[in-house]
Amino acid sequence: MLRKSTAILWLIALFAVAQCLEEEETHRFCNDLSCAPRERLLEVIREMQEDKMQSPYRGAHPNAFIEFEHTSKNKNPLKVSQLDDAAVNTTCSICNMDPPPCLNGGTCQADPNHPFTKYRNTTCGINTDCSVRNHQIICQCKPGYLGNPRLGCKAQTIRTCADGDPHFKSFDGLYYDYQGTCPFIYSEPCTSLEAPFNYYSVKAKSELAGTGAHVSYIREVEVEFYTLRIHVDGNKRTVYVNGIKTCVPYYWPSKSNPRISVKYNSGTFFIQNDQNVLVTYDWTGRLCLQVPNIPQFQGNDTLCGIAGNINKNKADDVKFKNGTVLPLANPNARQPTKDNGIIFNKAEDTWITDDFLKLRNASCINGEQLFNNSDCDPTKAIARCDPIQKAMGGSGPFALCKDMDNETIQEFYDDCVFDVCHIPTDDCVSLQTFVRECMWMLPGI
Ligand SMILES: [Ca+2]
Repeated sequence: MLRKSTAILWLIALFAVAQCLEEEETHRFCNDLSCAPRERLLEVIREMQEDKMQSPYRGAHPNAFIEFEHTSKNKNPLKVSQLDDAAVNTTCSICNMDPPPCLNGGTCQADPNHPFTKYRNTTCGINTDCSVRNHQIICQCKPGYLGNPRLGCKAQTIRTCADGDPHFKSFDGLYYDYQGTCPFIYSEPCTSLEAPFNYYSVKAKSELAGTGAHVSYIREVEVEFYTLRIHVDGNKRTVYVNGIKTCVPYYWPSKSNPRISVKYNSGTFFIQNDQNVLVTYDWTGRLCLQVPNIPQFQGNDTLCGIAGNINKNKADDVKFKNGTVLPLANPNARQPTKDNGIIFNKAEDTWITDDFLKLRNASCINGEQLFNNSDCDPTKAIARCDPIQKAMGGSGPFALCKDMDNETIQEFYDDCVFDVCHIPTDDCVSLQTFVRECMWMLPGI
């Protein structure tokens, strides 16, 4: 019997804790808003009206009936006259009645137990903007976030990356290689973005892997947010803001309220604006761009550049700058294929730009010139990249990365084989790139 009672108590306690946790999880981050749910407000008004209707002194001057006590469900006794006075004074809509009473001309004190004067600091979910209109609290997801604003909103993002020498994956999932060493537009709005989103631009420049090499690595990245151009030199791990060498972390316009932040951690630069557009770039040459995956960024002609648009169609991700789509015989195949190498590079070369900070020798070779269709013997490369493939089966040194999806692991394996085949000494870079992605996708391992 004792055990049964104890169990029931535990169940009750757990239920109570669960309710508290739910309440805590549900209500956050809306500070200093003196607003209560509409239902509670109506309940209070109804109680007040009922009490007044029941008063035998209804209709007389309120000051004459100071002793009549409010007998509603409210814990504190309220005097009808005081309620009347409170109603007259709009700055004192609900007052603390237990003591001191609230009298017109006196002091109106907020009652922490009363819904109309209690400052609830826990009303909207995380990542929301809170406001009050007509005594009702309004919760809205911040730009770039979706969800139930009462419960909390989550960032809806999509990412495109380039790594190795360089292997690209478009927003929509097209795999391709582009080796040109001239500065190119990686991604930017074709014209502008719908409000409230501002223009952004991400450009990059690769350098040859070595003298006579036919492959390259991304060595410089230039990001434009608002009026700033943040240029990262991957060779020297330095940052320039509007052409001036700058220390990081860097915040604009201020650290306390940044609209742009530039940070560096463990070999990776993080360049982010306040609209959830994030650029990461690390010393191995891996460049990623993450943007909100919401209608303002989606559409056939919304985003331009080598990273493609966002329309769930990988077949239209290779475009000439004039808007002409390069038809792809097999969009699931890695581009360029053996049949379209020249025209593919011609299309990507149209995104070359001169609008890029010139730090070193500005001479460059475009993708068409560098196009390399040479065959290499992949036998040794396959052996060196085997640890990545083993991760799919949960074995080998990267077994913990098994929970990455198989498509992603296969992508890194293919990249590794390609890279090591062309540059046999590149195996370490390929494996490190894979580990970084694994840590990104599976934080905490
Ligand atoms: Ca597309």
